[in-house]
Amino acid sequence: MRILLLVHAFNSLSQRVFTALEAAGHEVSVEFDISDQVSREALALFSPDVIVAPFLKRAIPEDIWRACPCLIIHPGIPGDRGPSALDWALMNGERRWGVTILQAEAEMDAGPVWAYAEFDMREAAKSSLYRREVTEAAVAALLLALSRLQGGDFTPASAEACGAARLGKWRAAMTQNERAIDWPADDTATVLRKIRSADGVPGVRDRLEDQTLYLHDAHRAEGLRGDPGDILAVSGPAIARATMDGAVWIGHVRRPGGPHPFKLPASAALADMLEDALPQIPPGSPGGYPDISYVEEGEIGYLHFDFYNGAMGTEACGRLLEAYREACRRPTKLIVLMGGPEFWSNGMNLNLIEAADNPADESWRNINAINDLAEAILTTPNHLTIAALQGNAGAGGVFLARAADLVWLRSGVTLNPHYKDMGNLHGSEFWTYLLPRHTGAHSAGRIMGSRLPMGAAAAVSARLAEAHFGADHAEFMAELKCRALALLSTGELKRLLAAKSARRRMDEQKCPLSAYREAELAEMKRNFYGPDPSYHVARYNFVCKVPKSRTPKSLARHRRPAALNRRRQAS
Ligand code: COA
Ligand code: THG
Repeated sequence: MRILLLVHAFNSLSQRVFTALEAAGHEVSVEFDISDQVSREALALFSPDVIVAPFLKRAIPEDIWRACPCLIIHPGIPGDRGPSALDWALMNGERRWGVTILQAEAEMDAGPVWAYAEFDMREAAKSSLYRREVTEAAVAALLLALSRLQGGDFTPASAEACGAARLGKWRAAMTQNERAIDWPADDTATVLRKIRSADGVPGVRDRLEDQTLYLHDAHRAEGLRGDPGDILAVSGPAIARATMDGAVWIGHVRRPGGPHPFKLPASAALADMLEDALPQIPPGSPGGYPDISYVEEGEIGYLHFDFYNGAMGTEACGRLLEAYREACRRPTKLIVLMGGPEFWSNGMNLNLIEAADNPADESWRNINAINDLAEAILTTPNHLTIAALQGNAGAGGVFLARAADLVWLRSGVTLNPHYKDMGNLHGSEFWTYLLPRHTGAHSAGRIMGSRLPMGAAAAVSARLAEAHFGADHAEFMAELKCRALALLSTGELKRLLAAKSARRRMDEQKCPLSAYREAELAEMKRNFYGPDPSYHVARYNFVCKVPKSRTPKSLARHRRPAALNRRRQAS
């Protein structure tokens, strides 16, 4: 089928839908919901069989939904309606929830149901549920809906008649008053539920002294007590705030009245308001903010690094490099680089760079810190290394993973192995060595140039990864452990280690790693310090979420010259 994705933004769910539909053999194009007129133009240019809306905030105009069936992916059970579906499901403590594929009509989310899928809820942030359970359920339900639409003999029924065991209802947008934390009265579980049901967007509005803040990235803080609302300690990016029965770590905040009104590590955004004498608890240590952790199972070391949004700033890279070196000193044979459950890595921390006194200098520090890490992984002599991607990776994060000897992906993972969307950034992380080496020079050019997301199966075909498996995180973890153990129990490990050191020696003779690094950094220096401000402009737009004014042609295939010419000829 010809499928037009109409989206508010090309977020992780839209990308996953895009790669899944392409993998299923559909012809897919994308248009951002910029104005009704632009959507009409896309409809006329592309003549889709169906419009799919994975992430859409505005009403589709009547002439469009009458001209072409429009399937809305709604993150709620049948009958549930409104813009804060997941927020309410989390706040109300629903045990089971779902995703419904409904056809757009005049009344928002009230159209007939084509398919739905359910899942067990988890105590986690909204964005975590969205990126895991909602995404998997959405793809399953959408593929069912499309096969029904294509089959021609399925009539979608109203939510009441669609056979669902339980029905949702209309729920208005959740207000900040409904999210508000009552520090003296709310226990830790309540504070966590309120912040998690609002994370990543919009966060919970709160106050500190006379400042308005939006709270994100909350975790239970063990072993801290104080007067409710008081700040008790600092741990890396996070501050601990007392609740009535304990404390929570707040990892990230937005401070609209501050000099940088976007999401930043709480300890940085509030530095001017924190007392010097606050206890400092190292992040990753027991009782601290939980980002880096290391677990050993026999001869396998699992290094977890769960950085918020997968963003790896200079300091985070430095701490991770230390943890990696520590793991390399252990008498193990395999090191598995686990990333976090939602993201493996999205490369440099663009928010921290944007907030720096000198963003060019901070970009330089950050790319060097991430390169140091990539180099340490690439030159690990005595361990076999595996990058195990439970979650997505983008830009430098993809190549950081490719620096490991093996790359294994959860089957639902989306990769964005390119940099150019960030103001024509050249990129580093040894991609000029790693990408041609693994995928061949021709594919390397295509992958970098296409600027498109890649599903797990496509990434394996392109040899960006060795394998993908696991329908969900639990399956991925279980199979990962089996596969890692199998590597240990066969003679395979010895062979792989020998092949790796031979390969490295040979490659180093042909062109030393330092030469790749220098050449990449020379280009990056131009991006950071040169006369073309594209990278700085693109980063500002990204961090400040400046709405897009047009859909890039890499996505809007119906706006490419070739597509236009073909259609002109056909008519
Ligand atoms: N440096 C810094 N930040 C980075 C980064 C980097 N290198 N790479 C990615 N990020 C950030 C992005 O800025 C984004 O930040 P955010 O937390 O402020 O949104 C985040 O990482 C993830 O980006 P993306 O992949 O686009 O988002 P997502 O799809 O995973 O999640 C939602 C977005 C869904 C959680 C959020 O938009 C939301 O809550 N939406 C409400 C649900 C809704 O409206 N549904 C539609 C009803 S029909
Ligand atoms: N029919 C049509 N268009 C649609 C849908 C539909 N577009 C996408 C939409 N479904 C997704 N669902 C909703 C449901 C309600 C609201 C937005 C998207 C909503 N929005 C408030 C408003 O527009 O005033 C603002 C909400 C907010 O503050 O976030 O109520 O079924 N044709």
